[in-house]
Amino acid sequence: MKEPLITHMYTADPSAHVFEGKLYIYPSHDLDDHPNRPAPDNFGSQYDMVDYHVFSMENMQTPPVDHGEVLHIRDVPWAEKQMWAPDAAFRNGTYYLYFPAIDHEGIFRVGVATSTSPAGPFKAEPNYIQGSFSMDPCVFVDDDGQAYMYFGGLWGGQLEKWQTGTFDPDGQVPGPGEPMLGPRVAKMSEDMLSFDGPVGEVSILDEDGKPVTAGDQARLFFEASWMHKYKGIYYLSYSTGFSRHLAYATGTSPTGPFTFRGYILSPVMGWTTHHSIVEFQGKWYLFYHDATLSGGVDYMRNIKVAELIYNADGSIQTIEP
Ligand code: FUB
Repeated sequence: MKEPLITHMYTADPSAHVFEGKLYIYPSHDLDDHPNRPAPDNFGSQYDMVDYHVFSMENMQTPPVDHGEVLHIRDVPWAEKQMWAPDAAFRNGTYYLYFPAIDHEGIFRVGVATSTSPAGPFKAEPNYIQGSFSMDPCVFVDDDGQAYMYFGGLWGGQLEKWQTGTFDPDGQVPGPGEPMLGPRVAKMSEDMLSFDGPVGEVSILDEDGKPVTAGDQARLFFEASWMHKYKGIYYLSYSTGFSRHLAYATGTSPTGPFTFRGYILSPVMGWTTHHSIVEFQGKWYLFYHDATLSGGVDYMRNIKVAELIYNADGSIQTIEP
């Protein structure tokens, strides 16, 4: 079994990027067990995170360096609780940390904070990104410089409550025979602080070109979108939720449609699974998490890394954790 990358604190949802020749990891920071943690429920209240740390690695042989707390919820005016899976991006001398949190109305939104260093600290914008909703942002900058944000997640992530375009607290996931809800995607504006245009839904199709249905647990989009490009093909990967796979689908456009291709990672110890994929020093890596460090307590997770291997046809070999 792979060893946890970080053991002095609990970490999850690792978004890895290469900045300034080093590998930087932007994970969630799971809190140590504490008496005030909300009881586990279907909405993920137990994932009661309040801050972010950033880590860097010179190479894959030396352990990550902890750059300390780079953003705390007390410094984010619009956010009330649950700082979940973040991501980061760079443009024009500025580093951007994108993060979801529940606002003072009980609605998940995505915010952004900026820094002149990939290691932070980051200063939050006063309000969340207008038009954003749900959680698990992934910001992908294409070769032409256009940036896209992918986001969304069911249940605790509230995606099913946005099917009418506004927040409906009674919104339900579609029935088993209906098309599943896809991740959302929006173009980012040049300054990386807002959406440039409407939010769209990404469609994920099966091998017959039909939309994956909400009852197809093995291929369902649940949360944890990640986008990367390999040999000119766009790879959208995500968690299937209840069946606990990291799945992937490929396409020829960053906004889809994507065709389901298979699994990147088999189920790990713990309920959640979340990842990123990055090329560093000539190899491709999957950063992911499980709950081995805490003996299986899913709100006290640890990040790990494994080499990712592509087959000649562009498919990805499934990693067994
Ligand atoms: O870490 C909190 C949530 O758990 C993330 O946002 C989800 O992707 C899942 O990993």
